[in-house]
Parts: sequence; structure tokens; C-alpha cells
Amino acid sequence: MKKTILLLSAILITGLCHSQDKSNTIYVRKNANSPEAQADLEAMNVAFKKMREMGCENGLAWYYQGAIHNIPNVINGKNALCSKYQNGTDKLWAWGDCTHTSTQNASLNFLLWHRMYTWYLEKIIRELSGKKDFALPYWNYGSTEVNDNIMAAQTRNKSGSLYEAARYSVLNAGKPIPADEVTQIQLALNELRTNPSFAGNAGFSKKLEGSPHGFMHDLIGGYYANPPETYYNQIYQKNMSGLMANVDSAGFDPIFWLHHSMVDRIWESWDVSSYGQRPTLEELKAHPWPYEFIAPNGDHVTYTMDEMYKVVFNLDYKYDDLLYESTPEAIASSDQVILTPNESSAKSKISFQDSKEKIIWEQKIGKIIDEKAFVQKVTSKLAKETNKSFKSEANSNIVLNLDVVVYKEPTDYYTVYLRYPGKEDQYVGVMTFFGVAHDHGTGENHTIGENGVKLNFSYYVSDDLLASDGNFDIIIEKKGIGDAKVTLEKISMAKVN
Ligand SMILES: [Cu+2]
Repeated sequence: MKKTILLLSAILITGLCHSQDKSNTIYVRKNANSPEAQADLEAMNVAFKKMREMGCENGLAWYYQGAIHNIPNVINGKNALCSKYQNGTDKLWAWGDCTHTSTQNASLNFLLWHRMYTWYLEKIIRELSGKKDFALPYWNYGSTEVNDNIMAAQTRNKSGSLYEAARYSVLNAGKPIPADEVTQIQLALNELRTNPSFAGNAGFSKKLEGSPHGFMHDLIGGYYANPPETYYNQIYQKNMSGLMANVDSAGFDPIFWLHHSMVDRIWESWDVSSYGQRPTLEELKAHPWPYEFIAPNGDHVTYTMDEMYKVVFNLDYKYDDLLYESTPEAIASSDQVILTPNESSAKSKISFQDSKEKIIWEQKIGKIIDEKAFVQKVTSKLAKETNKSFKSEANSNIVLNLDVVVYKEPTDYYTVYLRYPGKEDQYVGVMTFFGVAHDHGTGENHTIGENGVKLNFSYYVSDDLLASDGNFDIIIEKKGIGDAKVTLEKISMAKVN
């Protein structure tokens, strides 16, 4: 009798634990270079081995999952990896869904779509590897720990399934990201920390998309090597830049997932900080995007914007460590508390359709930014004007706009500074070009065409301006030796509120 009761209660307890497990487990995403993450990387290795062996039309296959991000419109020669796919008309369900285009819809959904995309891969790996507590590790680049700037050993193991040869040779050799580039990542992370808005051209999402997101894509894809490196890109089936430097092949390099886990972590760190804001559900519904993924059982899953919104802001995972200081309350609420859409939208303050930009100064330039840093002397009239608007309204922000034209995707990046005489340079931001050819390209050759493409880079500079009428310089410096020319058309300062 006693035994039966014991057995019964044991069943009851396990049953209970199990059902609780299902709804309340919080998975922990770990630093890919920490000892704790090694079992997750091994699980990833096991899962990717299976995924690489699956036929490309299988929704769980490595090829299918990569193609959901994007896939080249034309494969050079007969496709050796997927006989079912030769050109854009052969796309399977959900292929080519990523948000790397310049429309407002795409840029507003960038972080949300990639969060869902990586979250689904995480579920698939959990299933295929059998590691019940699997969570996607992140690459903690930009860390002050040199070792963190090394690409995880498992992704460099040539006989493993997380390896890709078409990557910046320095990284595949197990060396850390070069010091200059680490500095760039750190500057970008630091600048992102205090960004006052989610959306908009100078907002958090767009700035994070530029750097470190786009910056790391191009770095891993070999653009920032000196000279830029080329490899056999097995997705396009030709010699060119690495998988990660191209929107159409990036999702096929396993490092993509550790990179986007980090991008997600940067977002999460800001989101729970006192600066964090969220786009409202209404705003997103006005700018919809397809949310289509493959469940671990192979099912096609499509989300409405409402459904997506609930998932994105009620995560079943957290990070072992966040980047920015945040209040304990904020961290607690981000972890487990289920927010209704109304409650969570209360967090956002600026709806980007409502924000107004008023130009306070502009200057036509029409010059190529060459090896010598471009310097725009700001007249004392502008300095005074800027200072006046800066002080006039407590809640207004000053934005620096750079209008440029490119005719070919640059393999360089450009840093932007403000310089006051006798003071240390104030870092404003960086111009990166990941996705430009994908977005505006005219063909497979990564060319843009005679008319070029106009790009606008915007940066909040309120925190970089000194409260003085003193003159200052705007400095744009080219980093790299690429031959693609960037023409600066116009510089302007605007007040946003
Ligand atoms: Cu990306």
C-alpha cells in the first residue's frame, strides 16, 4: 500500500514538474567562449551535421534554414548543394524573408524578425541534438577580454559541421579580431547604450543594424582584411567575398547564428535598461513583415503581427550576462513576467511616425571621401545656432545627417567624429555598407549601376556637442583600402522631437 502511494505521488510529482517545465523553462544563452557554453556548441555541431545531410527541400536542413534568410537570385553553374534551386523563381516556402532592404517596414522589423528566426533555429537544434536545455551561444565581440574576440573554437574546427572556409583568415586561424576593429565595436556598443529611440534613421535599431551588426558581417566576410580577401563562396558557387559579407549567403555560415545571438543580446541589454524603448504594436501593424518559420516537427508556422509581438517581448530565454547596467526591476520584468501587449507598449515613448525633424543647418558638399580624412569646419554661426536649439528644448535631440552616394558596395567603413579644439575627439558613429548591393544591386555582380544609390546616415549627437558657442569640426575618416568611392553630397544638422 505504502509503495503504491509512493509510486503514485512520484508519478504525480514528475507529471507536475514536467508540465511546469514546458511553460516555465528559461533557457540561458551563454558566451560562446565560456566553458559553460561548450556543451551547447557541441549540441550545435551534432545538429548541424544532421542538417547538412538533409535534402535542401527539408525544412530543417542547413540549406533550407540558410535560405530563409536569403539566397542568391542566380547560382553560378548547376547548383551542387540543391538541385531543386537554380534561380529566384525556384524559391521554397519562407525563403528570402530577411529584413535587409531599405524600406521602413524592413528596418522596423529587423531586430524582431531576426529574434524569431534565431529562436526557431534554437528549437530545431534542441530537438535534433537531444540537448534538452540547449540555448544558442553568442559571440561576445567587442569585449575587453581579448579571448572573447576570438571566434569560438568549435566554429573553426575543420572536421566539424560548424566550419566555413570562406571567412576572414585571421578569425579562422583562431586569432582575435584586430585591435582597431575591436575599438570600433566598443565605440559602437557604447554609443548604442544611450540611444534615445528604437525606430528612425538615428534610432537604436538602425544604428545596431549598421554596427556592430553590418560591421561584423563584413569583417567576417573578409572585407576589412588588407587587402580584402576573396574565397570560393559555395552558395553563389564562385570566387568572391565570404558568405557573411553577402545578405544572400550569410544565413548559411553557422557563425551567423552566434553573431545574431549577440545582436539580440545587445538589443535585450538596451531594452531592459532605462534607455530602452519598444515599437508599439500599432506601429508594427502599420509596417507588417512576413513571419514564417519551420517548427522542429517540420510544420510551417506563420505569425500575425499580434502573435509575433507577444513572443518577441515574452522570451523563454535569457542571457548569462547583459551588456549595459539596468535596473533590477527591468531585468526581472524582461525575464519571466508575461506582459500583455498594452502593458509592454507602455514602455515606448516615441512613435517614429510622430517624430519631427527640423533642419537647423545644411551644407552641400559633393566630394569623394578619400584617404585623407574629410573635415567640415563648422562656422561659428552654425555652432551658435546648434547650441541655441540644443538648449532651447529639453527633450529635443540634435541629429547629424550625412547624405552619400555610392556606385559599388564599399569594402571599407568610415568613422565619424566631432572635434573641438583642444578636446578629445567625440565619436559619433560609423558608416557601414552591408546589404547595399543586395538592396540596390542591378545584377549578380554586386554592382549598383551608373546612377548609384543615395544613402542617408543619421546620428544622435546631442551628447557629443559641447554646451558652448565654440567652433567645431565634423570629421569623416575612411578605414580600409577599397576602391569603391563614397561621395558625400550633403551634411546637415536637424532637431528631432
Ligand atoms: Cu545579419
